Amino acid sequence: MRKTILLLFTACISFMGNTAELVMTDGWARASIPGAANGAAYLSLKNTGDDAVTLVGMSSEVAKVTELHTHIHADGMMRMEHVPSKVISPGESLIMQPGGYHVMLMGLKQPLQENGMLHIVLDFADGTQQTLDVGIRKP
Ligand SMILES: [Cu+2]
Repeated sequence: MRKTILLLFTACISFMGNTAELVMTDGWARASIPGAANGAAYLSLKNTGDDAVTLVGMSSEVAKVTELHTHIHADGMMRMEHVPSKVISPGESLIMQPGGYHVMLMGLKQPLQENGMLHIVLDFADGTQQTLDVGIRKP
């Protein structure tokens, strides 16, 4: 069972022309509550290659705007902030989880249905793209 889950949530990204390689683990999107305008997805990307990778954008067919966000604490308040680009160094991981980095889906065109799949396209600084599929579930 554990192996099956690992297979489901693991994807390898290969880049043409260099040795960078990102491995996704623990990807999931939060199932929408009725009427929700926004959604969020969480996944971890580990750079198993030899070169740094720079994530510069993302998109999803289900939302008008898809962005990498983080949460910051300022003046005793926690708020979300857009992260326009994020370098993932060799051996390091970009870990997304509730309360931290997340894929922000703004202006949902349709609800995120439990047990469905969400496709997220990542854009990298070298012009390459990769589509990731994450399962939709309740937190
Ligand atoms: Cu956000």
